[in-house]
Amino acid sequence: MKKKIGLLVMAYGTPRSLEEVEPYYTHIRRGRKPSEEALEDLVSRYKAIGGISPLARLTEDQANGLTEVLNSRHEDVEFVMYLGLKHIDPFIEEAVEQMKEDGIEEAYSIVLAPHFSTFSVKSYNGRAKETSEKINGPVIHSVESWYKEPLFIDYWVNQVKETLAEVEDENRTCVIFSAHSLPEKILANGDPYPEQLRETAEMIAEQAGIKHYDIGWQSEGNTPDPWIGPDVQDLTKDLARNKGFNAFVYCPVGFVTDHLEVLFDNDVECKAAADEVGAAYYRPEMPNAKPEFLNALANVIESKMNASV
Ligand code: FEC
Repeated sequence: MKKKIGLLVMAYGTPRSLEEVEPYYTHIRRGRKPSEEALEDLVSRYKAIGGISPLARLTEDQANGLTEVLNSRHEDVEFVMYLGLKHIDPFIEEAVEQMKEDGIEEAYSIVLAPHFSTFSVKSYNGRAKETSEKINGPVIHSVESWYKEPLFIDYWVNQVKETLAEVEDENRTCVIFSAHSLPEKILANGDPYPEQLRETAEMIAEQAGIKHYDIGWQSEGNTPDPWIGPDVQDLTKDLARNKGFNAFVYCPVGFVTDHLEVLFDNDVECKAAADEVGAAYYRPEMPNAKPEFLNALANVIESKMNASV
């Protein structure tokens, strides 16, 4: 019989209906219920992208697709996938408990977000590890970041090249690479997140031969503390007004899926900022469950396996 290896795929999670928005938002806010106004605002954003986010379906497609690729590449072991979400069920803890119940002794874990930060990937991996230690569960080898994976970079290089072929004048087009903003306080402890985004942008820009690019931050939360900037919308207006760009190509490389933060924060809000300054808006397709991307993720798991022997 083939040895079974757990594959813990972790992702943010999303409400599956408008009724689930409140408990989901409360979980994001670490147990504090949002005000009526904040809740309504979030519900209106989900409604603006069609009612619910495609994230739940796409995360499952990515996780199942990755498992298929890995199983097709390995004859000696069988990967068994467990989905563990950050803010909605099945939670990360439940996934690890299920692995234990199923007799899995060893697992690899990956977060469906390329860059490491103490606020995001560290917390996913920490929750998985804490649970496995508590229940004397499977040994989990966790991937910390995978933004340099060549096939991931290739994905964006190809997308950007295709998009740039459509623009009117490349000399007046700026590519904006972005990731989810985080509270500025993470910088005080030397968090690698901004540097990893910068490296990603540089690698893609170099390989795609991009003439003009910049880095911005998006989707900042509704809290009183300062968040890492510049915000992508401010950056758009600033670049158009001060540098004369008349087209922007948005590459939210900190995300891997079509979801609220892309379909609303980019396609509605950045589009509005571009419209305001009379610039054209382009946003290449997200990796979702495209085969090129699943192969990239499979390479990442295999590198971790090679490093763990
Ligand atoms: O439903 C969907 O389609 C959207 C899912 C979604 C993704 C996502 C990714 C990241 N977030 C990160 C950090 C924060 C911090 C706060 C925060 C708040 C929200 C809210 C919603 C939300 N996030 Fe999110 N994020 C997604 C959805 N996020 C909804 C609450 C309303 C709002 O502020 O818009 C602030 C929390 C606080 O109050 O302290 C911080 C990071 C990522 C990318 C990495 C990852 O995927 O884990 C970082 C997808």
